[in-house]
Amino acid sequence: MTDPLPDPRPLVIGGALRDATSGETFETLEPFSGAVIARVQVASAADVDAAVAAAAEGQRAWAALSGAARGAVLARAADLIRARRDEIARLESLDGGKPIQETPDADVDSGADCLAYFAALAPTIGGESQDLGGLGGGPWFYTRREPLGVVGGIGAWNYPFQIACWKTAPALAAGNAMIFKPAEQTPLSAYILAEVLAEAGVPPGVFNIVQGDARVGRMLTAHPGIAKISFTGEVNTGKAVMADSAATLKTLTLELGGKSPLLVFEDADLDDAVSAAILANFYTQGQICTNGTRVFVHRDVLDAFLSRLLPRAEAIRLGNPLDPETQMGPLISPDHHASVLAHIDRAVADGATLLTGGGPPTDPALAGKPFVRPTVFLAHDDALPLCREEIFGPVMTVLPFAAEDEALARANALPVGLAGGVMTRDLTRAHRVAARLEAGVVWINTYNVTPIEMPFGGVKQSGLGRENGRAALEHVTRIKSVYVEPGPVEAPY
Ligand code: TXE
Repeated sequence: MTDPLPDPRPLVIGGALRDATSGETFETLEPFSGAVIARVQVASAADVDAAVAAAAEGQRAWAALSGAARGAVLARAADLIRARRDEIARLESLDGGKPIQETPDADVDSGADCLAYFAALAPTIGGESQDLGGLGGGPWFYTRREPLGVVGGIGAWNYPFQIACWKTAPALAAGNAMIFKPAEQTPLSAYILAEVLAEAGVPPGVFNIVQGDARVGRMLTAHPGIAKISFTGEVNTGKAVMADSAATLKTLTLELGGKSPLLVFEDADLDDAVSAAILANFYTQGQICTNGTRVFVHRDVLDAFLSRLLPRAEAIRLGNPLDPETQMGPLISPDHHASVLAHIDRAVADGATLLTGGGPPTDPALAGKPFVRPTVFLAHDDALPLCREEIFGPVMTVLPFAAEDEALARANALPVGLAGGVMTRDLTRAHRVAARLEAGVVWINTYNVTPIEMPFGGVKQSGLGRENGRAALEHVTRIKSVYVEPGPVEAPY
């Protein structure tokens, strides 16, 4: 790679920077200032074809290595990411509006940890064998756990570098090649992943970057040379990805949206419960898919909970994401800002009680920028759009409940089921509620903690498959069974 990268940013195909042939570019803006950070070239169908060809060629050599050899390369890449931690964190804050308080840990460390984790698993990927009688002289079979070939990755804009790593690490550990399309709002940090993978020794073509919006995403989901799509984004987009992938029967990992519940029982430590609710709604400006945006609070502790929550929400410092004092940055774009404000206005019109926040900050230094103050509603009607639709901003809805069964029925009533949380000192109840919540991830007495060792993903319409943990390897490999007959073929005629 050359440094600095040329402007407009090119594609990365076959281990080299390559100009797109579409003749089209787009701009990526800094959410805080609205300034253009860089222009980026849009991939054409021919560019995607070239990426698939390069990936297929690179994948053959990459899959021919042992798992241990692949693991050693990925482990080096993890170290190279950690060596560039501040640079990557700053770029994520600049391009995504995320506070510099968050990005070193939540984005960069998570990405490096992911590469290190799957580097360690790479040598362990294998099959099984079993005798079928005859004390070793009879028939037997073995299985081979094989890579899928070329994987297409499509990223969302809220955790650009982390998502690129979460999709690439297991895919490459298993011997696949990756063609990654970042979200058009945050296209820049993926180039650093390409650089560190190349420097670590990943062969040309094993990791490629194509850039563009939905049109390029659809080139990936339609391409016959791509065996699998790993997608992160909205529920409806996930359904479109699934539909488009059907024509070539791709396997899918879909990490989609949610409207997750956090249940606060009457015996909970209320300071911890408020901390969990804040983590579940205001971290990364509330732009986190797993967010516990429906906070069900037992009615006996509702006032005590709110009296602790509101001052802490109002004390959150909004500002320039690159300022170390900033705790909440701007939303990703003016369009998304308008969408979140529209949700808030509709909730007020629908009769929900606005307890704090509800609009842009009053600070003149932030005027005209896409900020939303930490917002808390109290609602009594689960049918409101406020209580059913993903807002993807700093908007928490507090919902009183009286009994465990009632809270669970209400928590499980939506078609989505990504995550959930339960705050209680009664651990029998905690595990009972965790078992009954319809979700892919449940946190007991905390929220939004995602270690790489723990499988991550949703149920119902929040997605398919899992990222992270050993489970991720199931979704980037296929099993071949090999039956061995040592004796004569017994034929019926
Ligand atoms: O999603 P979009 P966004 C979800 C989060 C929220 C959404 C925000 O809940 O709903 O992501 O991200 C490309 N065919 N998660 O607004 O619009 C598009 O170019 C193929 C859940 O970016 O769905 C972009 O790269 N591709 C997650 C990507 O899809 C298409 C955690 C996502 O775009 C396409 C983070 C199409 N038809 C965010 N249309 C989790 N569950 O882990 C768009 N794209």
